[in-house]
Amino acid sequence: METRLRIAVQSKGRLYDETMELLGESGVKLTAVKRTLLVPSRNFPVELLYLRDDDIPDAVASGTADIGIVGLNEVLEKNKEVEIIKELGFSKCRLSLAIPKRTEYNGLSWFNNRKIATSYPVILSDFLKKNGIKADIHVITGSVEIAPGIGIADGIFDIVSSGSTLVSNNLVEVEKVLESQAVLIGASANKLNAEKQAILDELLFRFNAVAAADGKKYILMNVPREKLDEVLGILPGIKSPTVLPLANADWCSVHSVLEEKRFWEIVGKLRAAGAEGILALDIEKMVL
Ligand code: PRT
Ligand code: ZN
Repeated sequence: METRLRIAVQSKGRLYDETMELLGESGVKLTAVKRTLLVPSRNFPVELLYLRDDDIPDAVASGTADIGIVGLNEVLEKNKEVEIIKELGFSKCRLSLAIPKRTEYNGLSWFNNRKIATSYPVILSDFLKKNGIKADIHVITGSVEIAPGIGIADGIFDIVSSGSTLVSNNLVEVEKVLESQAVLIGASANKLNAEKQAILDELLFRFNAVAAADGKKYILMNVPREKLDEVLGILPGIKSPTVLPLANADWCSVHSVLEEKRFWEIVGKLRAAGAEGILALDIEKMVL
């Protein structure tokens, strides 16, 4: 039987779309639609095991799956024998302490002898211990943000992304405890066999190519020959920009790669230097 690397992924929820997008951009195509728990790829030796995110760290630690894609917050909370292979840069959020607004807050010691509602008791108790705070941790799964309002806790420890959930529940974030994002994990105890390791290496190579292209634009423009040096001086380029002749010998075409965040700044300088017909294209992958 052909060896397949088994990847545990979230079956539905906040990680699902971007996990599928990353695999898709990495050229991993799945067979038909998702109807079963275990779905093989039709063009790459992997299979996806669809699970609740809570079950992914244990699935990887126990060897049910070879690797997994899950939030760092779940990895730390479940505290299984897994290691982080790569940070994937999506599903970014933070775990924070929040308290009712208009409460006088004088630092972490505010939490001494208070009741904190959370779904992340392991991370929270670890943090409180490190900071010498003794609080009462009240574990609830879901709708943690309503706990202070209904009088069952003084504060909360929960995931914050935009912050709008806190605002609509009259809470303010007072301590950021952990920055989280989706991570690729593997078992720290059992090593992959050579065949599976080779599949993982190829997958990582592709993930890196997708990540390298992220936030980058491919730009091309027409430049008068006499302005070429000036334009090349403005372009950061990966190694060196490509310069191609045009039918009109007084002009040439210059191609390069730009960080999207510097796009407008650099385009302004290019135009001032005499570049015309500037085109910017999305880059899907970049193999460096
Ligand atoms: O069903 P399953 O158990 O698989 O999923 P789940 O319901 O446990 O998790 P899911 O899909 O909600 O989230 C999966 C992962 O996404 C989390 O473990 C985080 O790593 C990450 N993530 C990123 C988030 C958020 N952003 C997020 N905003 N997880 C949850 N939230 C919630 C948060 O709990 C709070 O209620 O959104 C609210 C806060 O959002 P803002 O934007 O209002 O601040
Ligand atoms: Zn979950």
